[in-house]
Amino acid sequence: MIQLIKGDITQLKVDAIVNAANSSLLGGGGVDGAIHRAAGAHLLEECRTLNGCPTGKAKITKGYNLPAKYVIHTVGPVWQGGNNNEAELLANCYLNSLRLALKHNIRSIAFPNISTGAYGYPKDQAAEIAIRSVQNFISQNKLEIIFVIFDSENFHLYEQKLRL
Ligand code: AR6
Repeated sequence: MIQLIKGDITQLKVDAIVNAANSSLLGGGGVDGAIHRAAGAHLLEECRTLNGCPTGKAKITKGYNLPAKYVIHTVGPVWQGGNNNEAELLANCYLNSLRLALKHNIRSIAFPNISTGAYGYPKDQAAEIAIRSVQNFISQNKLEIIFVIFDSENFHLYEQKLRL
């Protein structure tokens, strides 16, 4: 099942929320900053033990002060015009996050719109990839998906594409 919510991902009481991190995994702005602020300093402590994360891959930590039990940190591609494997790397973020969720018996997982903020990925193309990747995965695996959307442009795109 796929749900669409407009709001702040740090408020969600789900098994896991996904963080749109950078390859250091040591925090930043946007949703990454919000997650670290809400989770508290222990999240950064655990992140320091992970030795970063390559683009398109995902790593998991506990949620600490968040209502969510886990945080899955993934690193989206920086948009460089579209000829640098951005689409495959973005799909891999969703796929690797979902695989990691299954491995940890996670039943509900919330995604932000990875790469569509500071990393500049065109929102329409990113939404297509996010929805397609997730739909493929849940056709074969039982998982509850929540797209948590912060801005109106993304919300309208997802509403149209999911035909809710
Ligand atoms: N809840 C849900 N979505 C949010 C929230 C929130 N609290 N805050 C922002 N968004 P961005 P990126 C949306 O820039 O493009 C960081 O500095 C936002 O509206 O957070 O993958 C990292 O450390 C946008 O649609 O992530 C990296 O250096 C989406 O989250 C870099 O930014 C992603 O925007 C990653 O860039």
